[in-house]
Amino acid sequence: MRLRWIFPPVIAPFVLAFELGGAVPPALAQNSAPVVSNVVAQQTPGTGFVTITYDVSDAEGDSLASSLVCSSNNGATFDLYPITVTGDVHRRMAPGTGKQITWNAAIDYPGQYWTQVVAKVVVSDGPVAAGEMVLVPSGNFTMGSTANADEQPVHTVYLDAFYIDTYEVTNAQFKTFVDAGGYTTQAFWSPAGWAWRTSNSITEPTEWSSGGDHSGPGWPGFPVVGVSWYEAEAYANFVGKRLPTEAEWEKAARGTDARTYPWGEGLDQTRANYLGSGDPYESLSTPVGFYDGRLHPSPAFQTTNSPGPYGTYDQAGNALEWVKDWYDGNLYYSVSPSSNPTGPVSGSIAVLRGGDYGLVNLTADQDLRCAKRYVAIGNYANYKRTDRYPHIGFRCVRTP
Ligand SMILES: [Ca+2]
Ligand SMILES: [Ca+2]
Repeated sequence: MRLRWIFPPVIAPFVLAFELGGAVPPALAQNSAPVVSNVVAQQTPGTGFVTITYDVSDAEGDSLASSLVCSSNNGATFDLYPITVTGDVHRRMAPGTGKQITWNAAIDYPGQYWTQVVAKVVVSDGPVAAGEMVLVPSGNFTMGSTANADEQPVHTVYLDAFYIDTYEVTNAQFKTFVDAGGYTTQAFWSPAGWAWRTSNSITEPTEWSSGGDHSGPGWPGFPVVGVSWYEAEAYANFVGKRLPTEAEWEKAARGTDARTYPWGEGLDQTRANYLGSGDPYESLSTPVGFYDGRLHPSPAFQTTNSPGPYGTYDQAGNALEWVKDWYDGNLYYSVSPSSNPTGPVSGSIAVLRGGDYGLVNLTADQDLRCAKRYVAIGNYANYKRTDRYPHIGFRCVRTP
């Protein structure tokens, strides 16, 4: 039974049961799975914040990854995916006691109320935690299209298996990098990135402090934007990941059947965030994972669940996404390796993927197709790795 959850105050009893986290069996025979204990979840009265504390141990002391998933029906199914979370979640960490996750449930599920919520903390000593990333298996896929010259020739590409972030990197996630001194820790930065950062006195994304364009810690569940390619690279290093190649990004978005959009064919406003799509945040980003089939209240907006073939969200629209490769115009696809291409070895133009919330039209060279390669939009000149715009964010990958 679904009741309304009203903020603030919470006027009905909020019963929050919880269970211990299940661990993902490790691949190594001698390894022991981490053990989660003492999970306590509590909603702060009168607010939409839920605090989850837990302990986790690991026999080998491995670096661990955690995620949070919840059930609205006392554990029958786990159907709630907390996105607006901070603390000891969605990142690598050491085993220990007193781990804490803060979930701003009022942002993820505004106006909703359940009496039988079960919170589950899932911790893995594998490469990723459940929900954090999805696996794209090894194998061939069809890359490119005939729509634009630089997407040709359509060709078959083999990729090794990789994990890719389910969502665009959020402000909440990026805050862990800012708070950990990521901007002043040279180890996370490439030489070129560090030189750019220091010479320009870069200490945070462009609108991080002002909160403009859904930037900064005040907008935790929204994609981080206003970051250069170098900042994206440094964040990826911080979390033990890397930026996807163009080929990895495109395969994760469209799978092996050469589909046009992550969900298949046909675009409408219930599936992705673009200009004029009618979402409650029009002309700006939506929270990541917004197009998950939910009815978003206030103002009401019904989405169609629109993951990609492997379970990613927002690869079409929302934030435009940095990828690893340099761009080399019309030439690269005709000479690129058929196995694990990584782009031209050098260049001056960056390439981005997926389109964004502010595209001025959805025809010809501005669209949300999986194969579309963005090197410039409208008045924006060719993108450089040092560019920082409010429509540009990223997601990361990790090699198993
Ligand atoms: Ca929109
Ligand atoms: Ca996107």
